[in-house]
Amino acid sequence: MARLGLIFGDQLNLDHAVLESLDPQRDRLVMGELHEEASYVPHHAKKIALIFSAMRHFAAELRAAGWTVDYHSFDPDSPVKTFTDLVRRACDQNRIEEVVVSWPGEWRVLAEVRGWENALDVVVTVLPDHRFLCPLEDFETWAEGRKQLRMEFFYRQMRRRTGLLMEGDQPAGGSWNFDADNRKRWKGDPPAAHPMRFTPDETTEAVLGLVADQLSAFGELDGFDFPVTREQARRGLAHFIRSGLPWFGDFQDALPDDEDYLFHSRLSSSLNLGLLSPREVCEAAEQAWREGRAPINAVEGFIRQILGWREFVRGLYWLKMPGYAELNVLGNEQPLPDWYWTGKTRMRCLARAIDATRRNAYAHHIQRLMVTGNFALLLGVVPKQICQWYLAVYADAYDWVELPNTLGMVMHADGGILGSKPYAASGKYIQRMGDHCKQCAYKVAETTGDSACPFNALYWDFLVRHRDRFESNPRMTMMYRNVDRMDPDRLAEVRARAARVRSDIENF
Ligand code: FAD
Ligand code: DLZ
Repeated sequence: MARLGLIFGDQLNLDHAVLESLDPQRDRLVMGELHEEASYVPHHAKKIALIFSAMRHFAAELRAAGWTVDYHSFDPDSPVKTFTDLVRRACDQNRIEEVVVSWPGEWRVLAEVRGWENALDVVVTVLPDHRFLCPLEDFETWAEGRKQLRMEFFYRQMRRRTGLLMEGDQPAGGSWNFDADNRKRWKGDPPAAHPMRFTPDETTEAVLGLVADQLSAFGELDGFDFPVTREQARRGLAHFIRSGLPWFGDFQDALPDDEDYLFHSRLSSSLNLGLLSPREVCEAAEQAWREGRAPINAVEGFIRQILGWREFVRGLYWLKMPGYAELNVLGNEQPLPDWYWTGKTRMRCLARAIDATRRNAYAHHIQRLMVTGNFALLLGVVPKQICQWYLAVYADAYDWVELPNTLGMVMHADGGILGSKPYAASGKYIQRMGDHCKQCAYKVAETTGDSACPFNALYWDFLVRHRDRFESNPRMTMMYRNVDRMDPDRLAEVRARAARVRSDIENF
């Protein structure tokens, strides 16, 4: 009897727990391009192409290393549509005593796996997922008994635990956090860096043809240039360390109108597919600082995103699921505007962020947080609808990372489990951090009237609507002081404008 290892499409790491536990001489592996996984949200065409191509390359690597891999290529007419179908077929065709997987990236998939012992009458073993630095049990221990879970404290513990960016027991560079240095507006100097581009090989070309014919739901497929192998991802990392990292910190929050990446790394898709490990990415950044090739504010800021935020949201996801996905503490009822899918809005910042998303299956963090996210927060969009959008449109999107970022960080729909306050901001913030407003059909200096920037009225209205929840939050005192300074008639006018924006949102 053999054992069967199922390799999920986002776990393409050679230090995979399943590979460590099985025997290539005796056991077999299965991987599948599955209808259910490719369609449970309307994924961006580039995201599907990336995952399928990276899976095919990884299967070839496994075979070259001596593994027997049953690879199921996408076939719309195949009865094999789900992970369960795939495993059932493998068990029917071979004498399998045990199915082994590594902890999947989605609660939905874990629930499916947990059902196999009954449904398929087979022993199922779920091993840890080596794509992360903090084991889930350690996150649980860290979270236990804490009144609040805050990334900053978790991050410091991770620095100590991993030794990354440490001098003995002290933070390297003399501080845990250099965020105060990281809020510069970018005026074109130095020129923006671009992620390394990878020309599709034969395998990727075949997948692009398949996706174009059968799977395109959203976004452009042209110009596909993602790294699809570990070797390419390593080159992409080295390129970023050289060309983007030195300025990553300074311009981390900038919002230029005409640069899709600025100094961001576009490494998330490789990290989330297992092509790069978080440790090697952080070590490469740290080494650049130690050799004087990048300043501490850039390197610490970058490492914090991976060692801090990435690990924190993943721990929180597994701690709080499945209930977390149902939360909507602000009681939002507004549907997601249709133009989130088409980009057809006259609000320049939103049109640019959605256009980049459609072209690249990518938008940088500040576009996600302060443009598309902030607007959905202020408008009061139903959390499930905006979460589904983020899960569909980005090449790096999987439930474990998308959900806490959207439902928690952006929508505050978890009531503050992830962050102490919502990132609500008016058009002024977007004006300060970039140059969209100069080219916008709406006037950022105006709050009421037909040409006023819609963010402005929605911002004040948001604060008033949720006063009971937020006015005693010490981090929002200033905001409520400003609300109270407003003349009541003026405030009524502002709120009337917000109501008009909300009721006619498809036409903005
Ligand atoms: P960089 O800016 O170069 O940052 C370096 C790395 O840090 C990223 O590659 C990523 O691995 C990590 N990172 C940075 N911020 C976060 C964060 N908040 N949470 C987790 N990891 C982080 N990231 C995803 O990987 N998948 C998602 O589905 C996703 N959805 C998001 C939804 C919303 C509403 C928001 C506000 C953020 C989301 N993020 C998500 C986090 C972040 O925006 C992306 O990781 C980042 O934009 C990816 O681009 P990059 O690789 O150029 O990142
Ligand atoms: C996102 C995705 C897509 C589009 N397609 C597949 C697929 O065909 N096969 C697969 O194994 N995984 C795919 N994934 C990722 C899954 O939806 C899911 O997030 C992970 O497999 C869980 O670890």
